[in-house]
Amino acid sequence: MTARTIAIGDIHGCAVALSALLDRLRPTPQDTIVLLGDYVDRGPDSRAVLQRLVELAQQCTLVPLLGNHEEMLLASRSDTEALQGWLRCGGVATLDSYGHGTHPRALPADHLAFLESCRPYHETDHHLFSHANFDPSVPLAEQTPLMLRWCSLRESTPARRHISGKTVILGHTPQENGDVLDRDFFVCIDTFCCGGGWLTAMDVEDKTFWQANDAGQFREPAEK
Ligand SMILES: [Mn+2]
Repeated sequence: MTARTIAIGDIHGCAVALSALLDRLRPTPQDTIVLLGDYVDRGPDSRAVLQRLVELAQQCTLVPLLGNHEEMLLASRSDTEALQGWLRCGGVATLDSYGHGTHPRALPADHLAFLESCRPYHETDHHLFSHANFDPSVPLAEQTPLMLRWCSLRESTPARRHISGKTVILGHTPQENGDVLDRDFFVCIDTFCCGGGWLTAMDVEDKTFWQANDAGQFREPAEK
């Protein structure tokens, strides 16, 4: 099998969907998997998601991006105000998955190390990867944290191709119909798994994708 580059959208605690997709993908050491961020919060089992991702890093080249939810979690370890803000944004579900009353500082060391290893963005020969959004006129390394992690496509939809000429792969803005949003020069693969939609994995070279939900069911992609 040739080396693949596969992007995975917002997991948000949906460990069953993640496990189903990875069983189907069967990643090899030749593969690169780019995780688009938002592994935790909202869904039922963030602990199991992080455990599976720690294991996945041993099975392929794993490139985890930092989502706004990971940013909130990491900040909440040392800042009470940040903790209160994160708890209002779905952090309660994450802490409960470790046992009610767990403090974010008390998460297992390998889970925290994984979260600290997350990158702001990723770039390959033909693709750019950002959690949330991009300014088409600015190199990826100069995008603001707000653009990379917070700005919804509903607030700001890029109107043209990024100056690099590369296609941008995004998550963060849930597509509530469960369908991948393919605008050619950008693709959003947050297909709302934690809200009853699908978790999407996409081979970025040919835009082949796979979808599983948190009941472990698969959906065949619609004809392109
Ligand atoms: Mn997000």
